[in-house]
Amino acid sequence: MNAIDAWWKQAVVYQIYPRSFADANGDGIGDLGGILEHLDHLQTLGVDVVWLSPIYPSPQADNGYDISDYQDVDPLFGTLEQLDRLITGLHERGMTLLMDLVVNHTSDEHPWFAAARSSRDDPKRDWYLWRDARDGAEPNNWGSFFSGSAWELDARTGQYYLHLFDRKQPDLNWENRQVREAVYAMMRWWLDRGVDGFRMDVINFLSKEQDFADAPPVAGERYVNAFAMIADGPRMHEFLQEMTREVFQGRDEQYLTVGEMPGVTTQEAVLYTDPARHEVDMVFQFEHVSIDHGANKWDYLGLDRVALKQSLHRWQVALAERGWNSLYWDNHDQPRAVSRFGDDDPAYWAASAKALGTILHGMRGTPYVYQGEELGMRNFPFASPDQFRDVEAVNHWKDVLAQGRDQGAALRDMRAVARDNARTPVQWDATATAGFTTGTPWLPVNPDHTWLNAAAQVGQDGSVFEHYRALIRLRHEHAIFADGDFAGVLENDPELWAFTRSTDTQRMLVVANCGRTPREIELGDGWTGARLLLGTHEGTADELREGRLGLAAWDARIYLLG
Ligand code: TEU
Ligand code: CA
Repeated sequence: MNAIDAWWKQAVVYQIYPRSFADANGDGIGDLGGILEHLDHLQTLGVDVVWLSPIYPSPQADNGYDISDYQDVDPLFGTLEQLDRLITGLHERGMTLLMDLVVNHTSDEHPWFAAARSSRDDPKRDWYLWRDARDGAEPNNWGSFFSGSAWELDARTGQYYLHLFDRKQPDLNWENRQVREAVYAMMRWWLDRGVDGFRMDVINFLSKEQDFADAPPVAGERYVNAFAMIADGPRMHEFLQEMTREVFQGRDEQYLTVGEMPGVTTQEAVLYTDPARHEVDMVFQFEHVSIDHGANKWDYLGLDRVALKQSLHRWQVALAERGWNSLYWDNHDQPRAVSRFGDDDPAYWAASAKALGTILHGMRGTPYVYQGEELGMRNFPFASPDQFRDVEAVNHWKDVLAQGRDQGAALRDMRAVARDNARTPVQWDATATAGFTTGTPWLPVNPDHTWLNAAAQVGQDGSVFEHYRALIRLRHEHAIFADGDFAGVLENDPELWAFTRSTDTQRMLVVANCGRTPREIELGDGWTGARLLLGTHEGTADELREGRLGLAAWDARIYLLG
């Protein structure tokens, strides 16, 4: 059992994707003004920290993850003055603000890249990754995350630059000390402005092997996804330790840092989050959101529930002694949790959304709530490929057409996995544009907003929102949520999901029926007298009296003994 030695172990983080949260000026795109109007929603929910996806000046090739100025706000989203008001508004309500730190790459319209591409002799040339052609083609076989090669030929200077994401997102060269110093200075500037930490975009991609060797070839693929060999490169730990020293050391505030790390292993995650190493406080790992992927994310396999459970349990156990988990079901890059891991049929939607929340918030780690998840928002019923806006989906569809693949099958997979599912506007009320905007939303509002919205849930007993609110309150009130030891139960059952948490003085049982068929579970007599902290279904008895528990469809409960 570990003592609660850091405030963020009892905290819950809420992610805002500003473009889709709330639009104050009627142009159909969410903005800082919209966030400022909804701070009460966050306070009512009870979250401690807000992570704000990028609001910096950007050509918006990847909705702001392509930054052209790190130290300002894009007029699309508002002004720096409004951001200052957001910081103050959150602090006044007892919440803090995490900025999104996107420093694996900049926009190709960032002045640094404009200088770098102007000539081979430019002093900033080495700030990016330039290589000569190999046999008249790209320097290696790496594919971009967003289709095609990860290399783009710059005609004027005759060399290729690396872009792991879009061609408008050139990768910075972290081997160059000036790059690192410029990033650290920028981070200090934000801390001086009052922000409380950073969520660090693909941070385990910063350090690359400098030989840029081919990735193992894949039959039939010209360009290969190389992220497994790029992740956790040779100088990663050194860079993060340097960042801690240069940015955070000597400051009084208790900042929070979370590293987004595709492909990170449990062994590496322990090192990244071991407090003694001063790297990051916690990481986002990707294992549980890759279980339904085949050869790549567009190859949707459907969910293996046992594999999902066993994966999350493995991470619980692996980071028990040292390190700390981030807990998340979804974010702006993933389909909606209730549609993917729950059951979004209206008959089971609410219970399954609440059950998923119960499982995640019952685990050891810091839970993240993605905007709309607290309402149980569902995937969008995409009917045709031209409805997708995300660069990843748009490029993928071009590949489907160019390669003559089965369009029906491809569309079916895109409906299941596309990032745009998470990016439709937050549903505030039942009006035509869901209270998101007075104009035309940049991405259509989900038609289910007539019955699935905040106005119908806030303050309503039994709603998904009130359940999330209760889960967050429980984490604040009971230390066992943060420090209780984890142990899995019934790990091979495809529907029942159960685990215990224990301290020297208390034991907690989290149990859920992840299916439509009612189930019985044998507990033995060790839980007699345990009291119900929270349940998804009305009428659940307050106390456990018998060793046998009957669970309705998507019935989830938390019991505490001691
Ligand atoms: O995502 C990194 C990442 O590896 C994936 O989630 C990837 O973007 C994609 O979803 C794989 O299917 C981060 C950001 O969260 C994402 O929005 C950005 O597009 C990306 O980095 C580039 O900055
Ligand atoms: Ca707007």
